[in-house]
Amino acid sequence: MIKQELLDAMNDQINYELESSYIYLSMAAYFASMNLDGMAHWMRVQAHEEIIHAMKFFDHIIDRGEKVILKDVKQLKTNWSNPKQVWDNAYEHEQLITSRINNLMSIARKLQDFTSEPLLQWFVNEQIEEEVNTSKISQQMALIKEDSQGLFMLDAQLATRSFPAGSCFDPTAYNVAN
Ligand code: OFO
Repeated sequence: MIKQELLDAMNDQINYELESSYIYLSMAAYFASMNLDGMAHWMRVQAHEEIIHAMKFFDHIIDRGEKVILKDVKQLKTNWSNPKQVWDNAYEHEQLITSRINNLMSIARKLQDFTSEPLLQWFVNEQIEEEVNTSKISQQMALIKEDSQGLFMLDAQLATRSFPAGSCFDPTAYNVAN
């Protein structure tokens, strides 16, 4: 069992992670509309990763004998003034998620829920990578400014991020005719 305060916070976190996936998919759509295909690709991989994050909490709640409660995913931003603003928002979003994960860890420690700590520690570590990735690209975008050659080079680099095998976010992994 999981004490109610932590259970509620974990159910909320499933929602935040699914919302993260939806946010990154919205960013992918924006980049695709600008023909920045590498950035759109990077965001699709990230959208997949966020579903995995949601499912880690989903399964943890079930494994502990509790019930998952899914909530509404709200209408999100669909447009930005320029590509850099998207990356700035992505970094800000990851900082917000880090604070939510830290809050979950504080609740788990307060309630002495030692069983949740390995899962939460995984997320604490993961958030370092999530912040580094988005912050680095946001800073690179600041260096690029109006240099279109730099933008296309970064776009090409971001196109190399790999999908997990068989990801439904990977357009090469499914056949739309099926
Ligand atoms: Fe789930 O780490 Fe990003 O949001």
